[in-house]
Amino acid sequence: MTRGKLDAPVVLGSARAEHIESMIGQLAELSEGGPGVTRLAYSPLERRAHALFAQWMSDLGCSVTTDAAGNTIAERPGAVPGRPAIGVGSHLDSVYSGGRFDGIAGVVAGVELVRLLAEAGMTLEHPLRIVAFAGEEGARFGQACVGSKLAAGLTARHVLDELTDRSGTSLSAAMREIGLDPDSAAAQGWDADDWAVFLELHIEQGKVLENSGAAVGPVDLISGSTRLSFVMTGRPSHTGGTPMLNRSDALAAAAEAVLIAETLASDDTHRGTRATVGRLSVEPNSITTIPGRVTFSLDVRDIDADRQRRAVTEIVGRVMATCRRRKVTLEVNLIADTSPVVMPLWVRQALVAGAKELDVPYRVLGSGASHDAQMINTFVPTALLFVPSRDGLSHVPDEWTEFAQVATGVDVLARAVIGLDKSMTASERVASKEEL
Ligand code: HGY
Ligand code: MN
Ligand code: MN
Repeated sequence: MTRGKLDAPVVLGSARAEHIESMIGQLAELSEGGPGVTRLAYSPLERRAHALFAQWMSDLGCSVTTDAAGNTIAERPGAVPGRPAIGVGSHLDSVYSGGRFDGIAGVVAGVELVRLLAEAGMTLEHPLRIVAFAGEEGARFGQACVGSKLAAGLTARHVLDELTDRSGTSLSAAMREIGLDPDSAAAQGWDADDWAVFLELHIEQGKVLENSGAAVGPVDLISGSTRLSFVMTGRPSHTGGTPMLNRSDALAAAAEAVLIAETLASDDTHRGTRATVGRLSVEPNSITTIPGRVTFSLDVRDIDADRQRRAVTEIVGRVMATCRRRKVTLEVNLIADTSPVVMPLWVRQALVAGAKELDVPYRVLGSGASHDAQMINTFVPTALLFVPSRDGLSHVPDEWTEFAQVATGVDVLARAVIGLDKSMTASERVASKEEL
């Protein structure tokens, strides 16, 4: 049972929207400028956000460490030493010109949770670890969830050299530039025995909660994603001197590829598949030269693993036929591939119980986006709790969630954490008696 001073009944306060607003506002200042928030994976700005988070957590009495992958972990000790921790957290990096809530809401939720426990003088039986993951967004290096994948031991060392950003900087070089060691990052995953459960609060980045009027959404499954890079090489030449029938136009071929992906994902047999070309560059990108080389990304998401991979195979096959017909050479590389995952019911049920305890309207839903929770769930039972996104927008400056909505999510999260702390303690006590 949670313990207060002199074991008096402990009453937990409610999360305060103004606290959430202040922390989100301070973090939003840490941006490269331009529209929205740009605080890229493994950038100095991301480190400054982690430092601000670390300051908040040490001000609340937590011990703070940063692991080799750049994930920042703040620990509030539990009443019983040696127990595995309850983890809560999300990420602090953003996409280019993104919003101020994606990932951030889940980290500040953890800070507010610790504040509530401290103000109530409540100590859990288990240690509570609040985590700010590094490099969750794939916007810079193509692969999502870098920090949580490294924590889960899911990333081989060579991948850190192979992933590069728009300027050609490798992930390993970017890590070194901010004082991290890629060798240690790839070698030092987290110990599964140190963790009991993990919970992530995140904005939905879709419209289901807003449309249904639910205040929170325990997530039952998280989509998988397969990300590819395509390079098409045609024959650049004069736009005036080259007849239409005598061309190998790399951009025209790429344009067909974009529509192949969109058309395939939109047909009835792929309901639930999402395929997007989000980034494309043209060379020489000149008005009077037929494009000779086009590089673009493809992001395929699905809640069904087979359908996801089948869609990728079908898209690549059709694009190859297009390139043959247009006399354009094609190079395709796999950047990242993650399967969909069903979240463990018993941890999700703690979120449902928390919502019911507070009479907060909830609905269970799937996640179209990928999350750190997906990677942590490979070695720690994990739950993901959504709060609404206005008009379903995300990864854009207009991304918005009311601070009071985040606060409601924190209240539900707090009840879930306290409930799990009690139920796991009870089962650990039974287990230890059985061992006697
Ligand atoms: O791309 C995603 O799904 C997440 O925002 N990293
Ligand atoms: Mn996110
Ligand atoms: Mn995101």
